[in-house]
Amino acid sequence: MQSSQTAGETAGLLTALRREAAGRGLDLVGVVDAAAYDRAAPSGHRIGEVWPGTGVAVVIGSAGPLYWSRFRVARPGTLPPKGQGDPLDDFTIESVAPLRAMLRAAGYAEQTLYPFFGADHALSFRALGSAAGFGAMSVLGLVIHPAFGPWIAARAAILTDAPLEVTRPLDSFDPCRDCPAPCIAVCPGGAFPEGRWAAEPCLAAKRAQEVCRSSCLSRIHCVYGEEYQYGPEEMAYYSTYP
Ligand code: B12
Ligand code: SF4
Ligand code: SF4
Repeated sequence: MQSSQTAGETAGLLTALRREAAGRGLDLVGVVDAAAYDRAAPSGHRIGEVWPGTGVAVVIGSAGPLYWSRFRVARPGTLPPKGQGDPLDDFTIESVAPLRAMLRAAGYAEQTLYPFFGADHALSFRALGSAAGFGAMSVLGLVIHPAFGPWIAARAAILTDAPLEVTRPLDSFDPCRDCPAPCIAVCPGGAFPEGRWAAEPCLAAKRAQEVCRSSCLSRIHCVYGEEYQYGPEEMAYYSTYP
């Protein structure tokens, strides 16, 4: 690491990272202090357990359907069935590579993790997204952004020793307070057994019901971010699990 870098230089680096990410359809970039995150995280899910040299995690995400349209321009045509390669994951690795290269070129170390299904690490991208200021956790089990609602996705976390300025989480945003919770009423899978989303019934519904294999009615009915909903192709792509 270059210890001689000034605060102004690292601020410039963060601005450059944000600009590069936005140019690739990755509009959400937040910086999480690893030590503070790890104090709140349960054992087995801490950043320092993945890479002890981490100072911050640069969490990268997409908002609304823009990233998917970039992906389809880069990879047109029929997509392979789930379980037979994942061109979106490959596209994400390519999209994040220039950001990693920028950190390395500035003299910093980095290690990058992805939220891909079956990825070999125990970091929660929901918790990372909340800590990075993308939004707040909801009864729906998703991080909700004040404008984009639940129509955001985590794409990568670059763990690095670069001393980047940390982003504030949206502590005062509480999306579900005073909401009549249409997300719970419309769920055909009984995925809210105790008034909050639970993984097991949701997964069972995705195995048993076509509507949950091709979308998520609860997400569609969230009162936030309606105008940023994904189109049917993108919705079905994320909803189907191998
Ligand atoms: C496996 C998986 C599923 C499984 C459920 C497994 C489960 N137990 O949750 C199934 C197939 C059911 C599923 C469904 C969906 N999923 Co999913 N899923 C994942 C995946 C790949 C792993 C989840 C996981 O098990 N993580 C590991 C555990 C440790 O993380 P966690 O459960 O979030 O951790 C909790 C606690 O352990 C603890 N914790 C852990 N670490 C820390 C750290 C701190 C500091 C704190 C305080 C707490 C804490 O708090 C966390 C939050 O409650 C993630 C991507 C990822 N890698 O995170 C996407 C992810 C969570 N899914 C996502 C989505 C969008 C969906 C669907 C809507 C997809 C769809 N179209 O149908 C549905 C419906 C979900 C819903 N209504 O909530 C998004 C959420 C985006 C968002 N806006 O929040 C993610 C982040 C993927 C992404 N790339 O963005 N999913
Ligand atoms: S995928 Fe189906 S079961 Fe799971 S939360 Fe959405 S609507 Fe409910
Ligand atoms: S519909 Fe209301 S209760 Fe459900 S996740 Fe959205 S804000 Fe929260």
